[in-house]
Amino acid sequence: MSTDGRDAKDRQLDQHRTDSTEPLTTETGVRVGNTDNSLRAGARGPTLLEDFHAREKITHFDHERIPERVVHARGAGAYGHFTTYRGLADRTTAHFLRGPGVTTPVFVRFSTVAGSRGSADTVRDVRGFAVKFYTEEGNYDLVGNNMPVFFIQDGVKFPDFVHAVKPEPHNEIPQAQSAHDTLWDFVGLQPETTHMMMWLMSDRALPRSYRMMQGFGVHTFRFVDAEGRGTFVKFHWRPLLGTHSLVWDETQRVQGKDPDYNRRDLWESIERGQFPEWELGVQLVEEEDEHAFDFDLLDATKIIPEEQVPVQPVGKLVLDRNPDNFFAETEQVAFHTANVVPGIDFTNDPLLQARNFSYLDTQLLRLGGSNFQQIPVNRPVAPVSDNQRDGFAQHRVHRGKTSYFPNRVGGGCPALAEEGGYHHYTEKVEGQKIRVRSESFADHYSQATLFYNSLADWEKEHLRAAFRFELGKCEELEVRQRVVANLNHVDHGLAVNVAEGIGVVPPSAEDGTPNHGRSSPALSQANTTFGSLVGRQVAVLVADGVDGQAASALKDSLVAEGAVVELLAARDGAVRTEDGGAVTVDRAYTTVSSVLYDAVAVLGGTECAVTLSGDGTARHFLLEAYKHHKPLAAIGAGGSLLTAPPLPEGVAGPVTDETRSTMGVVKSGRAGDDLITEFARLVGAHRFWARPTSTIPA
Ligand code: HDE
Repeated sequence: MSTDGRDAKDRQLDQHRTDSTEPLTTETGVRVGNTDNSLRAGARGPTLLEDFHAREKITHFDHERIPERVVHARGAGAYGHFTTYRGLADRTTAHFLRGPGVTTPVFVRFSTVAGSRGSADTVRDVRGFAVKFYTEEGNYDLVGNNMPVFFIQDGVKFPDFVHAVKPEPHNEIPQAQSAHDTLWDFVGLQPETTHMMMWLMSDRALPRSYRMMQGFGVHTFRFVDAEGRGTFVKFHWRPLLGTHSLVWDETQRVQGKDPDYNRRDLWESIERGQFPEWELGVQLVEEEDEHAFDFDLLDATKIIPEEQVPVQPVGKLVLDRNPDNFFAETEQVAFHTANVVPGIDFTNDPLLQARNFSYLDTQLLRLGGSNFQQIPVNRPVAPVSDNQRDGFAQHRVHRGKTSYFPNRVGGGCPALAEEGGYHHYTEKVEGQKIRVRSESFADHYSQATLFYNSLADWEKEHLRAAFRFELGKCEELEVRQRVVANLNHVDHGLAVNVAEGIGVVPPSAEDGTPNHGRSSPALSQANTTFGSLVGRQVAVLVADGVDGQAASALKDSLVAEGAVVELLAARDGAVRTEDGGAVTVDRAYTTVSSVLYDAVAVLGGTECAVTLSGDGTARHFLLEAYKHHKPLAAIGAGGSLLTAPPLPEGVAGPVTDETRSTMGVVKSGRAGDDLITEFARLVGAHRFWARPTSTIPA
């Protein structure tokens, strides 16, 4: 960081930033005084070819689009920095991990996988979590996902998998959905997908926010120390706000109400100064323990349970700056698993090996040639001095005669690095040239069972419902049946439950594998971090005659804890308070929806409550929030909205300590400190799964 608080990457980008402050010009800098009419022969005559401005303008426009990413096409990104808490110099020579307090600029791009660039954010999908560290030794890319395992074990299967999950080729239906025949056909026939499908059917696939999502490097990588000794390493990103998800019904509605839901949340949090934060953790395994596990460390369909190898915190990632231009930065950022720095190396994971080929290859097509590393967002802050020359859109003006090594004519420049050069880990490798999968990759079910066993009851219920939904969308019964047969090796009860929901024959226990009963508590979202209100969106429903003091007290208190509180009424402007004043309305509730908020409060004032009770939109708002297990508060006469059917008795009755924590509803005659503290606690608890919702028609 420099004294102005700006990092090296931010300052480097200054050379490329442009503001349109000068008068309009052509691409060649010739001033343009008229851009509305083409040059023509007579006011009603044909357009002339010599109109270079019109030709340039239209031609450039015609060429504005580039191929979208073949996977992870939809994404959102931000800049920030990573600061180490502790040094890892005993394990790796990587400078950015060498000691405590080392700060490195980063760019991070989050993404969905299957949908195209214009698809919605809240689809059931894996999320990409790609981090580019602009280290002083060159760029290091940690290109991970929000789930710790992957669908396949060998990269050669990736085109098959992606063809199966993408929209079906004959009619390009469905967009950004996994619930269709071709994906599940592949899944049923390829049991190695089972563990990852459990994650995909869990709430992990429905993140509330990128700020509330874990990240994983997935593969086992390798640290290399100054003596050349290796240590296996798995990378974890832990969000400081906890890992929280939406509910499935809600995600589907958000797709229509705000397709940019996750992207907007990231952008707005940064603009508000509520910078998203994650902790980087590592699981370290000594080289000699390579075979100490009942799975293969090289198999990307496996985790190392945290209870077996603890995750050690290393440093903190903070995203604090939005890009200036989506295309220039977020679209053109080019990640590559082989962008490593000295001290970080690969393993023989066959998925990783294929990725090391694919990412460079794909950028060549997507970004139009070999000079994409010169695009501002991709440029390292470390000096670049190479013998690469020419190519489309070469931006460097290389001076001198030589571009080869060794040379004398150019003074021997660039010379070989005497220190700091990248050394590949020295590993003894020998074997027959064979096209086989290692036997040690053969167990596809134990960890799927481990994951299932680790979930809380409500998480299991969501997962079963997801399997029923997805398979229920498959037209071919044979596809459904085959997946159920695989699930029978995960957990017999799960397989039977899913079979019963989708009209196929429940498998017999003898055809399956008995559940081993082991679990890993770290895998459950029930055990994540709770309590923060930072960036939580709270809707407060108001109408004329509202208790103005309650409105201000509630808003001020929750905002002080970091929540974003909006007063919503039937129309924009202001509403009259019961004592004759006025409070400003933030939005008309007709322009939003309860699915865009984390919690809802209804205010009293008798007139206000009567008006809201008679308004179908307001009542639906509340019922829907109830249905989605969100914290609710009612103050004064507003309580009448919570006592009306179809809400069940438990909500309507007095709130006891017990119902309060299980139902997530708080009701009080006035907006006193108790109510506000209690509501804040509920908002920090995220959702209330014990609440019965099946009878609510919302
Ligand atoms: Fe990717 N992946 N991937 N992937 N992946 C791409 O690269 C690929 C895999 C991941 O925000 C592509 O620049 C293969 C695992 C992220 O720009 C492409 C295989 C993990 C992103 C590609 C995998 C990922 C990508 C498409 C199997 C998690 C978005 C555009 C061997 C650890 C990066 C691009 C961004 C993007 C190939 C498997 C994560 C085609 C061949 C496992 C986060 O190169």
